[in-house]
Amino acid sequence: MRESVIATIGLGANLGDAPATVRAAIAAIAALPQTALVRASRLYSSAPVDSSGPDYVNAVVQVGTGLSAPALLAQLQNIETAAGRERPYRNAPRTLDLDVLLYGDAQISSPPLTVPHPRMWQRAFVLRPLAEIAPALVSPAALTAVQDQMLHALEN
Ligand code: A4P
Ligand code: MG
Repeated sequence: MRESVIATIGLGANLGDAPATVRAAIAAIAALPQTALVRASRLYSSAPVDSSGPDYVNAVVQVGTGLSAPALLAQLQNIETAAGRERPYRNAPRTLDLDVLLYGDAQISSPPLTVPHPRMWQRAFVLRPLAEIAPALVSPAALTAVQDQMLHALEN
């Protein structure tokens, strides 16, 4: 088994029972091969950003994984598909979206995968849950830059 890397994954859902879908997805991620859940944020509710439909439920988790980044992405896409994800058009409302935000300190730029996720620094629904579980990764300035985006935690 390759050495374990800390991967950071963003979860989003805005169709169906979104809180239940996100909780089930966290359990499915924790059960992936060669993978252990390290930390999970609370669930947050957020207004759609460059998207439409109901408010989103978002969360961020960190795992230790022996999977390569492309193998992790493929496993996350399986979980999306199992949750009934359809892709009628870009940024369409979705039952479940799983994005690889960070993979250790790797910089990856390939057709299936760009890491760090190129839009993560513009999004409160990524940065605030990430700051909750890994405050060293998110500067105060980064949080200030997204402070106008509507977001609140669904649980204490
Ligand atoms: N891909 C490339 N890099 C990555 C990565 N780091 N992680 C490729 C995951 N996938 C990555 O993704 C399209 C392709 O991106 C994949 O085939 C993969 O090879 P997708 O999930 O099929 O399509 P998408 O969700 O429409 O695109 P993406 O890039 O996930 O969208 P965004 O930019 O992440 O935006 N508003 C709120 N409040 N909350 C949300 O969660 N999410 C989006 C999605 C928009 N607005 C939102 C939210
Ligand atoms: Mg996605």
